[in-house]
Amino acid sequence: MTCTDLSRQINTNNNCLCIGLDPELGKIPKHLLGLKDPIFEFNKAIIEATKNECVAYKPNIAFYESLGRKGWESLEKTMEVIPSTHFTIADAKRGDIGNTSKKYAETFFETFDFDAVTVAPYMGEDSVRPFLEYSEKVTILLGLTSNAGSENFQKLKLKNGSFLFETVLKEASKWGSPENLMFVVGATNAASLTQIRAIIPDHFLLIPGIGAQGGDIQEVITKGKNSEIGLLINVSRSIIYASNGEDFSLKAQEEAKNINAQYQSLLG
Ligand code: NUP
Repeated sequence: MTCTDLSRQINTNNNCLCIGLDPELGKIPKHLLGLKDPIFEFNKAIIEATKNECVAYKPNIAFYESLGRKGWESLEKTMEVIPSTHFTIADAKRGDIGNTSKKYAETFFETFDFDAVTVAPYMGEDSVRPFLEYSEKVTILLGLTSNAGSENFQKLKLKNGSFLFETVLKEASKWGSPENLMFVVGATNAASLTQIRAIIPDHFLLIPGIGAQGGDIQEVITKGKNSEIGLLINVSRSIIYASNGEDFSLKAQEEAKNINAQYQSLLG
């Protein structure tokens, strides 16, 4: 699925929600822990309950690889139960010298068949190129992240007067097209979305940081949307952990509906 397909899904369904599948054994409902693969069962129930409330799912790879072989198996099985109508993102934040990046790209685009993978831009164009070589896939570069540490380097002022992240967006946007390249912008940095849209008016933005991190959905939408919407808003913990009881999937569905209602009322 490319950005055009994703855009069609967003506009047809009037919904730009991406649900983050970041399961932790210590946080999922206790009644699942006796099952053979609790992480998979948790994800499966969340996906079944929320598939009509979102257009994408984003497993963060840390929550799977930290469990070793079993985690990779849970991820593989999770991919099998995500409907083909939904955009899938491996949040892996990879990037390395060319031949190594090629293997990362193979991992997420071929072995796992994700539609998109998050990539760190720090090592430069040749480290990103192997991901962009997949014409039917999408590379999502970190632009301005949601964490406090985004101040450390991303907001360094360069001699030309711009912030480092602005130069990253400007230069990196030339490496691909709005069809195969997206950028991450944290909702907690929504105040910067107007200047970001001035640099990259047409690229899709993946926006994490709503919910548990306190980002403001209204500011994200008013400052971040373009004529095609161009936004994929990710919410992980505040949906998947809306309850840790037997009603967890129902509560997750309610929370997703609640975010969609806000999105729809903001779009008018
Ligand atoms: O800047 C970023 N901030 C961020 O939170 C880039 C990310 N990829 N993420 C990821 O989005 C984070 O690792 C987690 O998987 C998700 C946000 O989760 P939550 O705060 O909604 O629970």
